Amino acid sequence: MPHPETWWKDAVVYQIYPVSFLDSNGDGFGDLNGITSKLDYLQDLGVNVVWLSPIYKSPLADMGYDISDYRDIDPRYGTLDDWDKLLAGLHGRHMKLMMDLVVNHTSDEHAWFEQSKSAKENPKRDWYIWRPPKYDVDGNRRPPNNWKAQFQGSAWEYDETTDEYYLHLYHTKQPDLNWENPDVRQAVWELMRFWLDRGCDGFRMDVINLISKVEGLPDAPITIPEDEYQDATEFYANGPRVHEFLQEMHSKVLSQYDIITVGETPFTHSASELARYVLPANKELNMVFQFELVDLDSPRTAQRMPFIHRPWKLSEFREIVGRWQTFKRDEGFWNAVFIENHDQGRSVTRWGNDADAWRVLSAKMLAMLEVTLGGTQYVFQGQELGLRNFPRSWGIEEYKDVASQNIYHEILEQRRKRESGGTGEEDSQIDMSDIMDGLQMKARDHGRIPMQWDATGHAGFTTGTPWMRVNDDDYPHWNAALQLDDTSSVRSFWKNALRLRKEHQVLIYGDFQDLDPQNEDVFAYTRTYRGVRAVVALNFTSKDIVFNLPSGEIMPGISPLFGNYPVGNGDVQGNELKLRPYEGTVYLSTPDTAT
Ligand code: TEU
Repeated sequence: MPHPETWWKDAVVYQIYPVSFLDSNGDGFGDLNGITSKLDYLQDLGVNVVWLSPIYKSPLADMGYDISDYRDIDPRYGTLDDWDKLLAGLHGRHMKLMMDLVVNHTSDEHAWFEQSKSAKENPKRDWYIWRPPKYDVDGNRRPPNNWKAQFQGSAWEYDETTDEYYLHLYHTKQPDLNWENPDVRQAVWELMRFWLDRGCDGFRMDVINLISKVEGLPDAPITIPEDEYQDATEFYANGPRVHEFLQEMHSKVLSQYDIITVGETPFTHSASELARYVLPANKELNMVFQFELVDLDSPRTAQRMPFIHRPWKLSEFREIVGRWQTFKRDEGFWNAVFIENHDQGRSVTRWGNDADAWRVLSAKMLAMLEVTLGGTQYVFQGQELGLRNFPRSWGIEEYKDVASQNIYHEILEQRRKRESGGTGEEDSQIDMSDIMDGLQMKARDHGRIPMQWDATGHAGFTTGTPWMRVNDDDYPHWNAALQLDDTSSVRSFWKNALRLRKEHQVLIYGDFQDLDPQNEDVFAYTRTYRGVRAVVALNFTSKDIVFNLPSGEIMPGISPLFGNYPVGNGDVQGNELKLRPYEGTVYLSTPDTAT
């Protein structure tokens, strides 16, 4: 199938979480100059675009996703001059820079919000979502509706100055902007132009599907009766005006630049719902980060429980992958291929096997999955090293993310009340081990620990005191310096795999077909493009497996392209493909031999 090929389709995007990448001045926080000093490392890996998680001025209530000034760099990360130097360093290497655009909400310390909250008559009052209190039968003041915030508690915060509540879908320090107000939209278009005109090459748009809320902000249905506040995502995810707003963004800003755009679209598993953001005919975004795959190992309950781990099956995993790989390709739907980011546990821990015996092999096998799927490729910092989650032995105090802290303490409080018969007395004996098990697997903190550069103190991340504990058991023997020198390392494998992806367009653009949808052990599929066929087989287990290739013309004329075992590459005899534990293998036909 023909594909209009544009630069962002075959690009490899590397996500940097700046606070944890590299600290150049010893203050314990990663910074822009640290990133600039590692551009050769990124170029060597095969990176084309760097996406920076937010580096704007921020009180860091949600690690920079709470912005108090969109047009300046937080002093922890550096200055606008440092940003210009980083950009020049990237452009000088023919790499590009994508910024994080966080405009569903600002920080409560943003000047807009400070004005908005100062008085009902303030011209910026309507830039945020304010509502008067409700009162219950006993005359107690209550929030305007029962919506629950993503970081627990009510989605409304009372403000005494004007005796009203403001809406915050996330942290209390992240008030939601009122996109209904055209002045807000205008201000967003202007700040986008500010960065584009300064030279940035695109945006990753934070929770962009939440910017339009259902009119009237009605109460959510009660799905968890024992909870005071209820999941209300259906009232704000993909709301009534979101496409109108994005089309306006496209016509006013995006269409005037040659850039990459990716929208983050949580709480939505339906491909048809998300198609509207992506299909070129709609003139909105290039692609979205859909959450269906990374939500697979969460309980399927009315209440979202992203930090509880649910065992998953390969048949479920491949069904999701296959559906998105084949969705509306004829209409130009384009995927963002990712399995890690700063909100996720490490992929080798969640989807592979991070035990010492299997870590290297399964991290490479997952790399093979990523580079053989169609779409724009995203790699998260440390993923190229096969970094794994930090150990179960770490206490809750090592989890710095507000999401982890809030969920832990909310549950602790509930258990205290229950166990002390409602008196709320303290009891240090409360068992929280199940919650710690979940956090060890799923907490956002695992993607946020300092990068493991070398075996020197604090993993070479800082000469000072790191803002977050480094994975001290791991980094002395698991770091970039060691892996750069080792041709059999996960990093060397990623480098080679990204190069092969670039060389073989079938891996980026090919049509996808699952070879055995019910198979719970081996994920095998073909990709076909312009007469070339790739056959991929990935053993997701620690067993030796004989995979029976479907009869027919799958393998003739096909030869091994690459695999993750030091010797050999998937042993094929007739229809039988023998795979060792976590073995992955890719075969490729030449145009002449393809069927
Ligand atoms: O995340 C959106 C989001 O809702 C989830 O990915 C989030 O991790 C989950 O709800 C936790 O339960 C984006 C950012 O990536 C994240 O870091 C921010 O905290 C969030 O938006 C708010 O800006």
